[in-house]
Amino acid sequence: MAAAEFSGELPPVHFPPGFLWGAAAAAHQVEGGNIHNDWWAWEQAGRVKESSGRACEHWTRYPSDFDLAVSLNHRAHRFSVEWSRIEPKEGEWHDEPVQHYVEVVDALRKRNLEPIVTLHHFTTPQWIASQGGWNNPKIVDAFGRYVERVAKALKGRVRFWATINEPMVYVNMHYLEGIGPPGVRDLRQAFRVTEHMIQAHALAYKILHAHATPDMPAKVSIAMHAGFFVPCRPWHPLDRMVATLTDQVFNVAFIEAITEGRWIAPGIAKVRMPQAKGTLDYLGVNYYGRQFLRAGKGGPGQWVGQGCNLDHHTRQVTERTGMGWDVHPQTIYHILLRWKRLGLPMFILENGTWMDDDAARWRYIARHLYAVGRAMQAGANMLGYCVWSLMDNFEWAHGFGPRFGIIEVDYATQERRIRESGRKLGEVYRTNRLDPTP
Ligand code: GCO
Repeated sequence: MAAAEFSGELPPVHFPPGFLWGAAAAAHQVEGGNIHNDWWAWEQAGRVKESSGRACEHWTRYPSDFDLAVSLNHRAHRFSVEWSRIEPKEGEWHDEPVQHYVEVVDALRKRNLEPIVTLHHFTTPQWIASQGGWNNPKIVDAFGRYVERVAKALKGRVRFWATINEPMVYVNMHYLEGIGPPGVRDLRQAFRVTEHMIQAHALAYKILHAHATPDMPAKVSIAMHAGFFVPCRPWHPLDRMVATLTDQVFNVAFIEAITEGRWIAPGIAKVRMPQAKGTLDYLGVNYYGRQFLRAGKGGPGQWVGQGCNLDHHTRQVTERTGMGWDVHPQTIYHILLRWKRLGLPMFILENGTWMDDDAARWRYIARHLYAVGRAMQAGANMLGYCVWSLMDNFEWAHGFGPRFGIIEVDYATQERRIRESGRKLGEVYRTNRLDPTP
């Protein structure tokens, strides 16, 4: 879709009745008091400037947080279950947190919010992290045992699952850039971790399906961070090669593994993974912006090139978020049409932004959502859209500075205040209609 299509006399887009409108969040970012996982240990070791601490106290405040979502016409909510609460020490299983998540799901259902449950969202119990974490093959079965407990407890209550949130972002952030625990920058480990995540996903898929019931069939996906890699210097053959290769490794390899059962870790290993074949029921898509890549030797964490955030893309990048990320709504349209070829329904599980100015946040959301609507007109089969995020929260290595919420959180008092962007989005959710934003 050309940029010009976004301006001028464009019609509104309409979304079908029953479209799953919601917001997304993740345990460690909102719950508070998650003291048994590797991120907590990382924070306590002073590796990041702020600790997640009490975060948004969502662990106890979830009922009123869900009331706010309902007041904004939400019909779905994505959250994650925290493995380290359920198994804080190896083999030591706690029922109380399991019961808590059952209550969370019931609280959602009572409010007509469709739960979307993520099973791993960047945090790993410290007991296994200290044994090598996702680099240790033992994690696959350990994850399976945890998933088994959750699936049993939530039997008949949950339809939509996301096994692992953004596996490739996890690998990149924790095993290539080293900005999250264990802070490793090693290509070999990165591929091993990816392979274990594929196996863990496939195992979880089978467990979730084994516990599904006829009136609550399981729909299982990952939350895929849809990367869109642009050569920093479009005329430069090496930059172009880097962008293509990165696309293969970051976007294509994992999806091929869990659809076709073929895992190709370029240059490192070639493995058939028959058990992973066909373990995707829908495609969960997270999208934020494009990444610019430049060939170069880079650091140990940069395998064929490096991300480039320099200002010399002024001709290509017209706007940036508070994180410095590129804003490019048309790209979500292209991504959805690209993945349509899988023949599966798709679900936007994350899209949103931190902007200092809330009007700019709304503009970002509205333009992306409009592009999703256009992709649907062009044949993309979409189940729903979850904005990231319901409320401001702990943004990993960046601490509490970035504010992605459609609801503002005052961390001193834990007061919530709905932002104008949240109200405007709520109107779209209510009417299933969105007018173009120039
Ligand atoms: C993700 C991250 C979220 C981030 C969000 C904003 O799934 O990408 O899991 O935890 O907070 O993406 O950066």
